Amino acid sequence: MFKRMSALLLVGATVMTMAGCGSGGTTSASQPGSGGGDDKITMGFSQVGAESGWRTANTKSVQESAKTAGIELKFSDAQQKQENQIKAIRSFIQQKVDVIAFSPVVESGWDTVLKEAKNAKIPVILTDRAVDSADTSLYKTFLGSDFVEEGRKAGKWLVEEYKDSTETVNIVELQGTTGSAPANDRKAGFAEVIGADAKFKVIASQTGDFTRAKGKEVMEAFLKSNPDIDVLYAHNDDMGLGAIEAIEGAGKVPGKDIKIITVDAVKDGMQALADGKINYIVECSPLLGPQLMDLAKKVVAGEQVPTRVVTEETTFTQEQAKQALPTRQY
Ligand code: GZL
Repeated sequence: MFKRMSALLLVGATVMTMAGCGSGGTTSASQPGSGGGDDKITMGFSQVGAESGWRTANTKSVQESAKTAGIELKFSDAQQKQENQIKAIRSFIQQKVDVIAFSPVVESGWDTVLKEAKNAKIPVILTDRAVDSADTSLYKTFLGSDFVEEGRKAGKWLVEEYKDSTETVNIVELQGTTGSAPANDRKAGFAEVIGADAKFKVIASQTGDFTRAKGKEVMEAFLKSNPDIDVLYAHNDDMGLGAIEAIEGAGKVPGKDIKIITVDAVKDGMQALADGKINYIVECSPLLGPQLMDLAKKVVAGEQVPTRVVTEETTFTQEQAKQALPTRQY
């Protein structure tokens, strides 16, 4: 019944448009969203990849929220390659989706394809990671974390942990994906806080690309060339978990011989924290799906939305992890 009614309405509206009244509201062949002609929103979503526990949880949140919101989701996994994301966005433009959302794997190199989306009158929402485009008209809003603040939180814990020590503190850092907003900003926030005290020395800093395997490999190299490591700061849990394998492989005790700070607070990281192998975790929530779908509906309806929506996040000590684990959603 509803389908027939809406079909009749559509025919009526189309007739009005063809009569040259030209008033808005209907989707003609040249307008985005002219897919099946029904009023269901179609979203093209380009995901970074499947590199970490965080990413898996984020993908689940986006897919489940689209279903709940009644939004048709065209989902693409870029396997951490920018060229795959650009291809996916171009495909979404060709398919005339109503809205495009994506988590840019790196900050730079998006202006051309985002201009193509703008010219096609398809609104874009940035989710999770940001871009460094000077032209902020290329996207409607950014939904995600304040990564600089996450780095600051990690630094503040370390400063507190060593407040009574005058000894040099040798730190190694496992950075996230080179050129990505979380890697750039978590590094900057951490350095800003520890930079206030010369005893903190970052003696090695290298990307582990947000993966366990690379985190383990780079930590093995750090251990070989730096006999006196006091602290590891890893930009995500997965690299920290890989590093734990390397530390144990070198006959050292993670969480004691080498203190470890990570970011994310996914289940495996929280378990290592509760087990005493990690000392502190800064939360970065992957559960962006519900807010993303709400923003998409508003943007497609032409409503004003905030240019930046920052997610609520906390931090966890070992004790707090033991309390939180039983009810952890991801
Ligand atoms: C942060 C997100 C990062 C996570 C990593 O919002 O982009 O990418 O911290 C993930 O675990 O790989």
